[in-house]
Amino acid sequence: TLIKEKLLEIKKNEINSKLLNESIDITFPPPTSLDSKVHPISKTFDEVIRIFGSMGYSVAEGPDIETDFYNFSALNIPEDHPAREMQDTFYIEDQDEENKPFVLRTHTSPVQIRTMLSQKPPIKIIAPGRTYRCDSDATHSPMFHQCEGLVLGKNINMGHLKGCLIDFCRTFFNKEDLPVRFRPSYFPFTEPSAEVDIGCKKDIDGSLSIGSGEDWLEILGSGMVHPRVLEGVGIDPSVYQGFAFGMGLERLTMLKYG
Ligand code: 2U9
Repeated sequence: TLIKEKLLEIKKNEINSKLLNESIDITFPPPTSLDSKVHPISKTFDEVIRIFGSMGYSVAEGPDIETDFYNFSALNIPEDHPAREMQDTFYIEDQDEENKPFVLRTHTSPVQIRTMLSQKPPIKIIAPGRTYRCDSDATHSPMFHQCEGLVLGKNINMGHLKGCLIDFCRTFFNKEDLPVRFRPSYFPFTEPSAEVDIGCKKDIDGSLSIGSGEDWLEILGSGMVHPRVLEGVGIDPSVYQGFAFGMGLERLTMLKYG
């Protein structure tokens, strides 16, 4: 009993001395505003999700460590494709069920493959997340962020792709009349494919203003999902078609926040 009473007394004294000596001025402003603590890439991440969310897209996620099948084969990227080479891809010594080394995903496309295998069309998703490539110099980082998207349905066509991406660019850069150009391109997983450029002006001093001027700047890639990719996940391409797109969030962030 004596010990208990003594302990209680010590605790009481401790609290009383704290109350006497420590004080918090609750009217004092926080050291910095909360907003200044959000990383610019996180801001872009949230902004991109918000824009596509308002167009009815859901967010899909998948693992950063992928199998060869989900990252390459299912996307119509053959065994001898240069994207699989050691200098482009981080491999992990452990092997999957096909005795192939695991890879750090080089794009978020495996998320769309996983979604198509687990959900029936119609599908309307974006896949934002971290991606990895064995690249490191002034304009490349071994870890970067992408946001890809997939829309799959019975009558989806290139007009839907264009409308969606024009709307996205104009909303993201907050410019209603932003010029947007679709330029034919090639990706193994889409056919036809197009890169998307926005109008800008590049000055001799290196500065860039978005929206007006005679120059173009590539900001994303897109296309109609390749029939071979659909067949690979058991979806009949004569019934369902879709479009897909991909963008690098570091690039969007640098353009928007300088
Ligand atoms: C499936 C089918 C098609 C995703 C696409 C691009 C075009 C693209 C790049 C943008 C900049 C990658 O970060 S970046 O280097 N991406 O140009 N991505 S179409 O197409 C898919 C994805 C999944 C099943």
